[in-house]
Formats: sequence, C-alpha cells, structure tokens
Amino acid sequence: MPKPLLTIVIPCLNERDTIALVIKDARKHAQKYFPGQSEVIVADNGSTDGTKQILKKIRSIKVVHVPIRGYGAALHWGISKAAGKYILFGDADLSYPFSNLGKFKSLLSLNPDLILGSRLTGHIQKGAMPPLHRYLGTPVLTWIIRLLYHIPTTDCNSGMRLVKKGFYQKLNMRNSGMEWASELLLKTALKKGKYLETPIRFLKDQRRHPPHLSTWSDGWRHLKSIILLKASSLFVFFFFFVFLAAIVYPISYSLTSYSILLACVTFLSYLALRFLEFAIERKHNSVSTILNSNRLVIWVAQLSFVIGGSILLIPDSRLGTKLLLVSFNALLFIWVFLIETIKTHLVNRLPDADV
Ligand SMILES: Nc1nc2c(ncn2[C@@H]2O[C@H](COP(=O)(O)OP(=O)(O)O)[C@@H](O)[C@H]2O)c(=O)[nH]1
Ligand SMILES: [Mg+2]
Repeated sequence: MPKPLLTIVIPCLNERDTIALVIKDARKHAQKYFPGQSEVIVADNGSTDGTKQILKKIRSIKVVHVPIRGYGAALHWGISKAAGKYILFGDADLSYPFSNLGKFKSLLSLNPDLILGSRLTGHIQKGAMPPLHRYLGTPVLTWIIRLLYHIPTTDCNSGMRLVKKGFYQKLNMRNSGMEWASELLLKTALKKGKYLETPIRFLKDQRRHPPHLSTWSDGWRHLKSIILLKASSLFVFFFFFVFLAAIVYPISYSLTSYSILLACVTFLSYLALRFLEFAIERKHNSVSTILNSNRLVIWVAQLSFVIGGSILLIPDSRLGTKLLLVSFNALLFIWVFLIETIKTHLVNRLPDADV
C-alpha cells in the first residue's frame, strides 16, 4: 500500500466492551473520507480484561503494544508507529464518533499542524460529560490557556484531534499521562503551529466501567503543565499577590506580610523554573546563565548578611517586620539550596567515560 494520508490512532486500556465497535466505526469512516489512503492503529496499554484477545480476532488490525502506562504514552507510541502524514486520534470508548472525520478532512486544504475537535462548540449528548468537567474544569483550564498562550482554543481537554506527524515530531513531548493532551496544545502555541478547530459531536461512552480519568489529580497535572511550559505565567500570580498586599495593607499587617511572602515565593519559583528549563532543554537563557554561575551562593550570602544586620538594627517594637525579614531569609536559603541541588544533580552531569 502507498503511504497513507491518514492514520487513526486509538489509545486503549481495558476496553473490551467497546473496542471492536470503535475499530469498526474508525475503519468505516476512514474508508468513506480517505478511501485507500488510511490505516487504523490500536495503541494498547497492557490491557488485562480480554481486550487483547478481542484484538487478535480482528482481521488485519495493526496493534502497538505500549510498554509504559498512560494515555499520553499510548498515543505517543501509536503516533510514532503511524505511517500517515496526518494522525487523528479518538478514545476507545465510543464517545468520539469517527463520523466527525469529514469535518477534519474539510480543513486539510488549509495545511494545519493541529486541528482540535471542540465538544463545547459542537454537540454534547446528554450525560456524556459530567457537569463538573463541562461547566467548570474544562472552561477554566481553557480560559487560562487562552490567556497565557494566546491560542484560540475552546475545549482544551478534547480527546479527538488531528495532528500532522512531521509537526508532532518536532515537539519533543514529555508527558505520559492525560496532561500529554495539554502539552500538545501548549507546544503547538509555543512553536507557532497552525492551529484550527472544528465543532464535533460527543457521545456518552458505551462501556460499563468508569473513565480512567481522575478529575482532581488529572486536573492538577494539566494545571502544572500549563505553568511549567511557560514560566512567565507565574507573573500573573506574582502581580496578584503584590496587588493583594497593597489592598490588605491598611487592614491587616499579617495578611500583608503573608501576601508579600507569597509574591516572593512565586518570583523565586519563576527563577527556578527558568533554570530548570535550561537543565532540561540545555538551552541557556539570561536567568540560567546567572544561576549557573558560582556567584549565586556568594550573592545570597551577602544579601542575607544585610538582611540579618537589618533584623538586628530594627527595634523590637517592629516585630512583624523582623519576622517578615526572617521568613524571607529562610526562603532564600531554601531556594538557593534547591538551585544548587539541581545544578549538581541535573545540570553538571558526569562526563562520559572515554572508551
Ligand atoms: N487514563 C488512561 N487511558 C488510557 C491509557 N491507555 C490507554 N487509554 C485510553 O485513553 C482513552 C481515554 O481514557 P478515558 O478513560 O476515556 O478518559 P476520558 O475520556 O478523559 O474520561 C481511552 O480510550 C482509554 O482506553 C492509560 O494508561 N491511562
Ligand atoms: Mg473517553
């Protein structure tokens, strides 16, 4: 067969109730919209519920056995084995009907890097999405992403997307869990990929077991990737705490001090993140150059000397100010310890032995 234009990748973990019907649906619509130019891959994550046996019985289905657990890992493996120029993926639970494929196809002439199927601008069957996800979790995360990454997304958690394989390979993806989906979207924004959306139909899944997704821990992981991939997003929090400190200043000294400390924490976290970025990506930036030099410890030592002196000089009647300075000094020590630990264990790696 010549190189297909489209590969459908179906991530799968213990989906014996639905997998056969999902494959049938995927093949039917792939054949309808991309006749003779498509393939279907199931990326199985070590299913133990009989799914594997069902897959063995399905004629000429390509199965990729994924050694690492996680939604992201399953898709990453599936995509790396895909031959198509474009990859479309959708769950193995019958919630994303592949009849949506026609809408994706009609956008291909615009040469997209990523097309996201939006449930929130499309049609959501009654009971298909828990109200907490539909009205709170997804809209809030989507709003934060739009604000910080300037990408016009309306449904950041959608599980039906089409990505150009050549573009995907440039993204150096890291996450193996559900937050892989956020990473894909955020990196598309960061790499200035061509992003399009289409409304899709979303149905109630047809399986008997509950979703693998866990609302709070997965939500938290999504939020962490949103912040980690753009350190400057911490400035939003920084300015918020500075603003809060200014507001509560006439009311309460302790609340003001607390807000100032939180502002310091966010600023130091920003510096740590910029440095971590370097440790991981090995690309120097202005912050990492300073933090990576040995001057840092000396500077912090000098600064704490000054802070220590001020604490001694300030009269005991200003106890609150003294406490604030002591806390800030403690913060600085912890921060420098963190940076130095990262430097020793992450950045300055052992040189390779000469062979
Ligand atoms: N969470 C999770 N899902 C996986 C994994 N491997 C494959 N999947 C598949 O990823 C898809 C999304 O999971 P699902 O439970 O439907 O999550 P939800 O749609 O976000 O509620 C399903 O088709 C799963 O079978 C894994 O290790 N973890
Ligand atoms: Mg699902």
